[in-house]
Amino acid sequence: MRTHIDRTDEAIRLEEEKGAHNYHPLPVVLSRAEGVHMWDPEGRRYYDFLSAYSAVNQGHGHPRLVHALQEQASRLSLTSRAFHNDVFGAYAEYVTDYFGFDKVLPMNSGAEAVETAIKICRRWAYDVKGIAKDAAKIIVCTDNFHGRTTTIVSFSTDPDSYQGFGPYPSGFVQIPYNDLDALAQALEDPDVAGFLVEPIQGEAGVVTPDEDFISRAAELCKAKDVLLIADEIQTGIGRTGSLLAVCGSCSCEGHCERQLSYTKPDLLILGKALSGGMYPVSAVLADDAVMKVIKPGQHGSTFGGNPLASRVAIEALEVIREEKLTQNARELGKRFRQGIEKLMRETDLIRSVRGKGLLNAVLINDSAESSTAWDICMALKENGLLAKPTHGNIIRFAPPLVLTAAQMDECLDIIRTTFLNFRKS
Ligand code: IF1
Repeated sequence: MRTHIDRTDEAIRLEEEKGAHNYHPLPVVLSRAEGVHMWDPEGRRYYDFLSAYSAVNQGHGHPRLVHALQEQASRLSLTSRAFHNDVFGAYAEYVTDYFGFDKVLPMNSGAEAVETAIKICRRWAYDVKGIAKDAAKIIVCTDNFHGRTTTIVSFSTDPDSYQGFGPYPSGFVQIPYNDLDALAQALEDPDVAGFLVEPIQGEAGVVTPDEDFISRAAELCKAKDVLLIADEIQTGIGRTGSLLAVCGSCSCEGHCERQLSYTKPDLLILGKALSGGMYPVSAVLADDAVMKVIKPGQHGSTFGGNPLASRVAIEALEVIREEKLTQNARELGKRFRQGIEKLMRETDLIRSVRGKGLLNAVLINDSAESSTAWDICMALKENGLLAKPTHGNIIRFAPPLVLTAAQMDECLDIIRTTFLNFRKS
């Protein structure tokens, strides 16, 4: 019985033969990772500029997270919620204080947390707002990405996400992203109960809305007694240079006065970096007026809120705060975009760069159907940096938030060398 494959070509061959083909990975195999670096079985080192889609904000193999995982695993990993355990209460107190909400409903994957938020919103619609049974609607944005369950893909506008997975549930209204007029119009429908939105659209290619989009959307929702549901699974936990993307311009680490530009959502959805990539941990946070609609037996999950997840999540959030990773993301994000803007003067391959903190994307000056972005990522890989296109001609660059300024400069050199030596196929 083999637990590891010690050759790149053999690992890829086996995955191709025995793994479902639901991904088209870059042809690289990782066997070890530490901090911002990953190594393949042959010992080649790469900078990680994807961070497992912003799950590894704290860096790979963070000693505090590894210790928390090992220590808790050896004590108590899973009880189910049929019984209490001695960790979940501590985590619930910690995470609700950290983000400023009354309660947390713990889940495992991001999609599960989004589904949970949808259920809470609908239950609130019927029990509190008084919308007629089964008539509640939730507004979503075009080009959204909220996960891969059949309900979630039913309101996607990406054919790769939804095509061939019908029949689809109803109750979702699509509006263009960053369009307050469209939101105001959709809110005229008295059956609307919630507005589910990514403060920055990650998969769409790091689409950042107008500075006041979220705050003004919150005002419009409040005026119509509609819940603002912020999906911060990718943008949250320091990634954008603020603790949450809905914190706007301030670089708070939680516990701040939140007098600056913070927009408190009615439902906050977290995932990915909530565990620093050590373990699937997601959560929905809300105040009592909303969270109280869920009664015993109406929602749950075998692993939701388990001792291992709870312990690792406390440590993962502590690391963000104590190592000031939010601030680092803010500073190094500026350094990255300045570096790319400088590179734009030397190559016509780059159309633009955009992003916030260390969630950035470079738009390649070629058609979305071209393989140029992919080919550039292949060349970056050869030069020791791993990144991957999101859609077509957009490359996402999102390193762990523990990257240093010197490492950023080294990576900008790798990116510059790659672009200047690149020849379109
Ligand atoms: C894949 C995308 C990113 C997310 C937001 C919910 C979820 C995600 C804003 C669901 C997950 C992951 C899923 C992964 C690749 C990656 C991704 F390309 F799919 F769209 F990051 F942009 N909300 N995003 O970004 O969380 O259930 O995955 O834990 O499915 O390929 P999950």
